[in-house]
Amino acid sequence: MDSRYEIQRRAGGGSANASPALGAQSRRRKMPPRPADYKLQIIIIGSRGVGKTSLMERFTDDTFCEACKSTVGVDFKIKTVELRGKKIRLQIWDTAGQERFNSITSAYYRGAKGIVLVYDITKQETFDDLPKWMKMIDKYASEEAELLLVGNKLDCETDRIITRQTAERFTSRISGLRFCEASAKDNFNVEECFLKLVDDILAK
Ligand SMILES: Nc1nc2c(ncn2[C@@H]2O[C@H](COP(=O)(O)OP(=O)(O)OP(=O)(O)O)[C@@H](O)[C@H]2O)c(=O)[nH]1
Ligand SMILES: [Mg+2]
Repeated sequence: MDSRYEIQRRAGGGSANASPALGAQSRRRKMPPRPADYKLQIIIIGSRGVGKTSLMERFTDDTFCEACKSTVGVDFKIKTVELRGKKIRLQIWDTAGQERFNSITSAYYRGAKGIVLVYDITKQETFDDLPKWMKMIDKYASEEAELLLVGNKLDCETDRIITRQTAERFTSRISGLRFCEASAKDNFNVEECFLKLVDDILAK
């Protein structure tokens, strides 16, 4: 039986007798969610173990996993955000950092409106790998894509190897590349970094 009819009956008879307040409540419950104004794809790339999955899961689910499994191929999560009065459905692609998956992950660059390139502030080699990732972007991504460089693991300040100044110098040499530091573990600056990227995409 129709559930609205059930409610009206319990409220005292046919629709003419139903409580107006209850009727409105029941109609509200039936309203479908407002559809998204935009759908955007964002891809997260960077070397193995820098925290790509951790950043995605912190942003989408507000969780952190100390001993996560290394990503195999690609994975994705959905998150809906509101910015500039618009509802935006984000599809976030999390890629494996291991080079052997590059042929699979490179297929996901093309559709991305935003690219998050991650390194680990405590691991020199993950920073030294950045030119290699930039080449991947040049080769496979759309020229229109917004780029964001994220120095992750900011909670490990005592083990820091890559200074903020070094990363800023790198960033300044690449046109359109933005930079921020974050900690997926401590939930520091993660949401801000992602939202800034989305805002830059919308501003285009
Ligand atoms: N201290 C600290 N550890 C982190 C942070 N983010 C991730 N980690 C840890 O770093 C390790 C690797 O994290 P992942 O998120 O799996 O790294 P990934 O970049 O997805 O790695 P691949 O999938 O292999 O490419 C895990 O043990 C995480 O718990 C952080 O902000 N701070
Ligand atoms: Mg991963």
